[in-house]
Amino acid sequence: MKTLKIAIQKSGRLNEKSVELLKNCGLNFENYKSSLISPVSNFPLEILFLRDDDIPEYVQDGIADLGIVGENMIEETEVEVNYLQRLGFGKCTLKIAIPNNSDITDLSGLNGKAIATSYPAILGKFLTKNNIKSDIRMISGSVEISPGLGLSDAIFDIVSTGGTLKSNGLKPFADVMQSEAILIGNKNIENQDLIQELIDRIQSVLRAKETKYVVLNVSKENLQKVIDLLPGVKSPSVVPLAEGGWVAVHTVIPERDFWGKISQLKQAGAQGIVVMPIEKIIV
Ligand code: PRT
Ligand code: ZN
Repeated sequence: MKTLKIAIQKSGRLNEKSVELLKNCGLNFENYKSSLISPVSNFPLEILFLRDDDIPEYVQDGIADLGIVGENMIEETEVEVNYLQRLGFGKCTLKIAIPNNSDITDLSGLNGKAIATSYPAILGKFLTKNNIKSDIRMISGSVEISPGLGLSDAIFDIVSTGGTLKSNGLKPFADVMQSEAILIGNKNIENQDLIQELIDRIQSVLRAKETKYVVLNVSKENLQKVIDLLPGVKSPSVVPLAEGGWVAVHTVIPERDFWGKISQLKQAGAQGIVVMPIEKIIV
């Protein structure tokens, strides 16, 4: 069987989460900082550790079959690859930002102005779509200092907390693109079964992350009220307790409405609520 290759970031913001995801998929490999390739001992897969800039093209050209990279890099490099799975980490927004004291008030105010960025293709598409002609200045790092140095009137960069903008006297002006890490695949990939197996494993890890396993006790007369509040994977398991008239309910609750749901369950008569993390959900 042909060994698949997956490219992930060697070091940087996506490295740790990419390694963690693959390990949670049950893949055994060494994560030496010095090596470029690491074989997986229990799955026909090799992991290539690369700069994120190189990942989209390596996958497009088939040097790697799969890759984990920010959507922003795929958009910027304009490669032809398959989007296989959004991964829920590395979330950020690409924004145009202007100095706090700028007199630019609306998008058309960017006409004729200089915008510094490391993402000229994404910015260029956005400006064209909005009929704006600006002078795009390509800078490969520390874009946020360019207005202060008099090199540009605005910047276009990745923002997550907004702290970098703030500490450089800049304010967000327009959101252009949301991004998160994504699993991409080569367009002519042959080994479909193996790739599907990997995607299934990734999805089971992602599903588990979004949910908590909950066990609670409730009296039989309140049981239906509690069940009505529970979405569950299918239906909750109900187990009799030694104390007559009481049962334990086992179920799964989505992380996003977790606290709201717990307080509703308490009001409905649930007691002794135990919440546990889930490792994987295989459907
Ligand atoms: O060495 P290599 O080339 O592989 O890495 P890199 O330095 O080019 O990229 P890296 O590790 O910084 O980012 C990898 C990917 O993480 C990006 O392509 C995005 O998809 C994603 N990501 C998520 C981010 C951020 N959040 C982020 N905050 N990438 C960069 N930043 C930077 C941003 O450029 C700015 O300088 O963080 C600063 C802003 O952060 P806040 O929190 O102050 O707003
Ligand atoms: Zn990079």
